[in-house]
Amino acid sequence: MDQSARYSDLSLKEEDLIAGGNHVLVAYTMEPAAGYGYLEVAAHFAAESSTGTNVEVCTTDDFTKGVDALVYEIDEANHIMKIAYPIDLFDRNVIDGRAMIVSFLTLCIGNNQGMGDVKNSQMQDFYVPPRMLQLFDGPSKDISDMWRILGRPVVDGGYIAGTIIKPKLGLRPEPFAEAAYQFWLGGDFIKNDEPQGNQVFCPMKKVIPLVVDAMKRAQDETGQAKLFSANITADDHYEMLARADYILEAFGADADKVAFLVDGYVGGPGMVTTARRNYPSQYLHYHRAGHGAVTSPSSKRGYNAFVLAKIARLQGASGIHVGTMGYGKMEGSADDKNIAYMIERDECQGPFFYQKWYGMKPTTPIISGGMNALRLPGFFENLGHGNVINTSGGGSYGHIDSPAAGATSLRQAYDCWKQGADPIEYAKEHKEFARAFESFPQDADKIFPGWREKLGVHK
Ligand code: CAP
Ligand code: MG
Repeated sequence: MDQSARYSDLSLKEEDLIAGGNHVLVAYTMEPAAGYGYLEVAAHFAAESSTGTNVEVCTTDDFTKGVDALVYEIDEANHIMKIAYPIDLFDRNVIDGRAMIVSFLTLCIGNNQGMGDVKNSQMQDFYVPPRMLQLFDGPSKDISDMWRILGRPVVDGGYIAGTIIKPKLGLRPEPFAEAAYQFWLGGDFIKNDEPQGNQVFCPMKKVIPLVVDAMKRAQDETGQAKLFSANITADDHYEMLARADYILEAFGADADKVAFLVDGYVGGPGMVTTARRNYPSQYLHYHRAGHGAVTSPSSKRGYNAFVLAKIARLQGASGIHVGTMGYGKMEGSADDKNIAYMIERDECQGPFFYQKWYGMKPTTPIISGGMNALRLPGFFENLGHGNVINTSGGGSYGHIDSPAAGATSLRQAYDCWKQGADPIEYAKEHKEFARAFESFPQDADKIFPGWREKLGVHK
C-alpha cells in the first residue's frame, strides 16, 4: 500500500521545520527492496516509525494524523531520506516528564530496521530542537572536573594520559593492583577494561581495596592526583548500584577520583541513565564495545558512530570512546574528528544538521584502541587539540621499560606535538619517547622511516 500521500510532504522546508521547533529531524541512508518505489518505502518507513503500519486501520482519527512522521526530503540517487518526527511522538518519564533515548531509538531506528520493503537503512545524523534538548539529562560532570582534580587549568587543561589494565582478563587482584600502581607512577588515568568487573578469579571486593592502596601509594610517590574509571556494568540495576556504592565506599576520601565505566552500547540506554541519575557526582565513562555491529562502515543498518556519540551526550555521558580516527587499531578515518567536535563544542555542523547544544555540558572524546606514543603526534595534528582522555593499553604495558615509562612516553608525545617539535629530534632528548620506537618497531618503521639510523638504534 502506497502511504506517501499521508506520510510524506516534499513541500516542507527544513528551515521551516527547524524554525518551528516541533520536530526531531533524522537523516537516513535507505535503499528500498527490489520492486518497491523510493518514496513509497520512505513513507512506509515513516508510518512504521510513528503512527502507522502497513495497512489503514479504522481507529485512526484526525488527531492521530497530526503526529504522523513525515518524509520531507528524498535524494533517491544518493539513497538519502529525511524524516520529521513531531516531538510529541516521543515518550516522556512519568516521574519527571523528561525525554528518554530508548523512545528515540524504538521509533527512529526500531521496527523500520526489519521491514520487508526496506533493503537497508542507517541513521546518519539527527537534529534535536531546543525544547527537546531541554528534556535530556546531559552530562553532570565533564573533563574540566578531571582537570580540576589533576591540578590543571579547567579550560584547555590538555591531554589526560591513560591506560586500560591489560591483559583484558586473567589478572588476579594482586597483579591487577600492581599493574595499576606501575602505570600510575607515570600516568593520570586508568580504566577497567570493558569486560573486567567481578570475575571469580578477581572479585571486586578483593581487587578494589588493593587498587585504592595502589592509588594512594602512587599519589604519595608522585605528588600527583590519580584517576580510576571503575566498571559498574551489569544487567541488574541493583547490581550496578551495589557495585557503585561499594566502590565509592572503598575509595573513601578519594571517591571523587573515581569515574564510573558503563558498557553503554551493549548495556543500553537504561544502564547509562542508571549511572547518570544515581551517581551525578561521578564522571560517567561510556564504553561503546559492540557498537561496530551497527556503526561499522560495512554496516548499512542501525546508526553510525556519529549518531551514537550524539545520543551519549544527550544521555549524560561525561566521556565516550570516539575511536582513533585512523591512527589506532579500530576502524575509523581522519574525518571522525567531527564526532569529537560535535560532542565537545556548544554548536557544530554534523553531516546533515547544524546542532546547537545551548550550554549542555560537553562530552569528552575518549581516544582508545591500539594507540601508543608514536601514533599520538599525528593524531593530535589531525584533531587539532589534545583536550582528550587517551587510554593506551598496549601502548603502556607494551613499552619495553615499564608501564610508567609507557605513560611518560604518552605524555611526551603530547608535549612533542604541542611544541611543534620533530618527533625524531624530540626523541633524542626524551628517553621514554625514544624507547617507544624500540617498543613498537613496526609502527616506528611505518610512521618514521629511517628512525634507527637517526636515533642510533642498530638492533
Ligand atoms: C583498547 C581497548 C578498548 C578498545 C575500545 C581494547 O586496548 O581497551 O576497549 O580500543 O575501542 O579492549 O581493545 P588497547 P573504541 O589500547 O590495548 O588497544 O575506543 O574504538 O570503542
Ligand atoms: Mg577494552
